[in-house]
Amino acid sequence: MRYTTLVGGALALLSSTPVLAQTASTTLPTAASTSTSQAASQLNTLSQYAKNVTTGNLDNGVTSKRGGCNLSNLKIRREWSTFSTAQKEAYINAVLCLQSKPSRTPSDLVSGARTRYDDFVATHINQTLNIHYTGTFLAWHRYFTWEFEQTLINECGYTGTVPYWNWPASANSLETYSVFDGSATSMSGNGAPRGPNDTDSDIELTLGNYPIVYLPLGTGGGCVTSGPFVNYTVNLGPVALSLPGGATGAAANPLGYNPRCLKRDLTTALIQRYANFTSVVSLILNNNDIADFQLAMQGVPGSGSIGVHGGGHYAMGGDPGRDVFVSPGDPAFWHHHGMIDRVWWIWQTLDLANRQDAISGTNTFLNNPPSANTTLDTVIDLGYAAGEMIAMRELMSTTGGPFCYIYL
Ligand SMILES: [Cu+2]
Repeated sequence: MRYTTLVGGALALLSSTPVLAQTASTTLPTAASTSTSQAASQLNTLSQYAKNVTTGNLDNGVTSKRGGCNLSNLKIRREWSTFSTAQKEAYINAVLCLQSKPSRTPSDLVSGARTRYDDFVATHINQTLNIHYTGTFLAWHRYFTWEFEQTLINECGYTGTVPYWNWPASANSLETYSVFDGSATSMSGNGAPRGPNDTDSDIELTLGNYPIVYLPLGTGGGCVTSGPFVNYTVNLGPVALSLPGGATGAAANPLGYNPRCLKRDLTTALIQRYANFTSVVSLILNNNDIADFQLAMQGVPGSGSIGVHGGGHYAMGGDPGRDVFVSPGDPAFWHHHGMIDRVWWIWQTLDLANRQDAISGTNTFLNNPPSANTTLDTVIDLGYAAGEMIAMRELMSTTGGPFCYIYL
């Protein structure tokens, strides 16, 4: 068993080896296996390696102590299915708490924001064209997810971490997977099934002049019918909601008050197609520079792929799951972006010297309109959601700047 060796390796790392040189004796995979079980094992190996390297560096003081991160205050973000019932309830209650507190966003800026939760959605809407297919994409969402976690802690008494959704682990059936099974310890489940008069034509994604990407519909489509978020209202948007049959939904005033139910259309086929174990391991192993890695993750335009990032979002389906601008309005957004951040962390850790601070791209969506290159000095500002303005350089390490966490 490979893991036995790994655990031994982890202990050895914790006790001695300076790890920036990454001399761990672990045999790392070099190509993604097409076998699901082997690719699953490869992903575990890679994640363990990232953990060993990160904790080893902390133990040896290689990592900057500026933020005060060390092995004793290091937080460990875990997969949702490993949360106990009490831990799941605590997280869900904290999110519900945020959805019950008043918004801080001034109404002349976003008139429809009603809750503290909406503040996060509003910030994402306002910045969407500067944080996707840009140089800021990964770091911005790392900071956004971390500030969301901080807000749960500081304003709602939460004591845990944000979870993540290991997409491939749900590839058999989203409907029975713990994040979406509709139970009291899920993020609510599927939407009500479509009726006989509803169109069942594909979703059509358009991007510039590239060929349309067609996505199948899932098994729901309507309002979620059970679970903790059955009475939650999505207040903002839609801005650019992909609808079955190729239409796009948009409110006359997307920043206005437009309360509606949370809709889902769980589409397991999209996890199978874009975020299976082999796709995740390939993403990590086949992309040596940040430009390729972040593009593959979001879907190379014209390739027909929407990447693991698009795969997770569109697999939730519904509204706001299929709206790039409003997607944090689905409370499972944070599970998804936890995993995005985990994959980036693993990828970075495989070659810290070249990848820790690697940035590529500009500050506008596919550089349209043309804008300045993103650099370590580029400042991120989450507006009224939370946090201070912060330079990209502070966001590149999960144990540097304000951060102090790893993933298991
Ligand atoms: Cu986003």
